[in-house]
Amino acid sequence: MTILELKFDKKIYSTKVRPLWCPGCGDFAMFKALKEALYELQLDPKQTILVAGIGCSSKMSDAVGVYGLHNIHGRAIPSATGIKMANHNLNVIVYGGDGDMLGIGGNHFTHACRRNMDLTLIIPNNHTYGLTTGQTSPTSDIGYKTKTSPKGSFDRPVNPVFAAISAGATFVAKVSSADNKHMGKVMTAAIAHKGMSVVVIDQFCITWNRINTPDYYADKYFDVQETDHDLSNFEDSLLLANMTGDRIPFGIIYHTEKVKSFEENYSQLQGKSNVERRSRQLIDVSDMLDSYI
Ligand SMILES: Cc1ncc(C[n+]2csc(CCOP(=O)(O)OP(=O)(O)O)c2C)c(N)n1
Repeated sequence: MTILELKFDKKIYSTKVRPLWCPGCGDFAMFKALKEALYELQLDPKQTILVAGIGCSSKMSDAVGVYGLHNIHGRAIPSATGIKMANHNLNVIVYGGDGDMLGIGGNHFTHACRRNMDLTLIIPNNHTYGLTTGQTSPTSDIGYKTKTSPKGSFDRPVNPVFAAISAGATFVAKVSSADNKHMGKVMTAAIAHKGMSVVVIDQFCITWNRINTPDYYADKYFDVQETDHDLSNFEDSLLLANMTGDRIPFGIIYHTEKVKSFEENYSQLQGKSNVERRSRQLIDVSDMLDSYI
């Protein structure tokens, strides 16, 4: 793209709000990467919405210069689903932590993946509940000591990449908040994908999580894009996603265009969106409202 073809300046993707994040938090890097992706795709801020849950990371919806909906905890996905049903022409990005998306919102996560709706779900996974001061989350490692697990967590952690692929998402990637450029590139590809895309970010929480630090991952990551892995192979992608321990896959892990999206399957979502159709037949509800007074 040449400069002349660019319709939206980088600045447009920021608001004046700077959320209260700890100095050095991975949220800053994710903010930068997300803005890069929006700019790269030249998404119209008036046709784009960021639907966030509740958590440190979810404050992102205040900072990014597109429409935003700061939701209740665990319910960002159903709200985003409703928005997409009402206006499938919008670019809908869902954003929320591991607690939000895999704990209280875990049910919605599974069903959104299975539907393959054209949503992008970004999960900053800091393996802890950051905002509420560091309790055990569904992705916490075994042995992680917190106020809610003083002797160390003994529940087996959810593997979000494995869970997303097995539930039916059609683009699934794992990135790191320590690698800004890579994160931006993968977010760009995820947003451009037609269907459910899930980007799981290993995010570093410098205040509450002293286990999952950049050093912890440094020797373990290997770049999937540097291997001969066939991204469209479901079984191989699951095997790759299941790798934890000393070797952890990093990059796009599964990608297929072969599965129809929810919007393509749903006859009412062909052509005009529901909001465009509705506007032609406004219904006067004043009598009904008066009857409640
Ligand atoms: C229904 C409900 N239950 C619990 C809470 C308390 N709460 C707020 S944020 C949060 C977890 C945040 O963790 P996560 O989603 O991983 O995001 P992070 O803060 O780590 O970015 C919890 C339990 C709430 N706000 N609403």
